[in-house]
Amino acid sequence: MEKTYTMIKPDAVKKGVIGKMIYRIEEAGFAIRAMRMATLTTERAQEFYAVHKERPFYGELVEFMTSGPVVMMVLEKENAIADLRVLMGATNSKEAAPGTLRQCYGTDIQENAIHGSDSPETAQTEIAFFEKYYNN
Ligand code: 3AN
Repeated sequence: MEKTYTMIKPDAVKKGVIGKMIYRIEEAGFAIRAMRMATLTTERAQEFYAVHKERPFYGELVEFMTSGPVVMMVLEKENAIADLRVLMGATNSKEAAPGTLRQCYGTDIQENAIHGSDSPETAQTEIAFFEKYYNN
């Protein structure tokens, strides 16, 4: 079994599709091991996205991710990291494959409905971030 970390992003929370997205995640065989809804502070969003701090979209990304509540979850399944990435679809919602969460519920490259860890190392760091601040 493998764990991954996901966040339903502020755009999807605002659209009122938390339930639909969680339904799709559970239907795909993921077990929800922890969950918390909260609004990220600027400081915590900057920490979470520190790997992107040199990218031109970093400021916008932090602003978007703090614009409203997110739903954070630790998910478990065999091959959870890669399988969640498939369920999510491509980063840009406009290019995501039909039926993927980003194609169904996202808008564009920034407002793309969901985050998912992209490697075992990232999953470990992101779950540690969740446990440090939100799993209590
Ligand atoms: P993914 O979330 O698919 O792993 P990354 O790691 O390349 O994609 O990007 C992290 C987040 O940064 C994305 N989820 C998206 O919200 C945002 N992002 C990526 N590229 C851009 C861009 N060119 N303009 C604005 N936001 C972007």
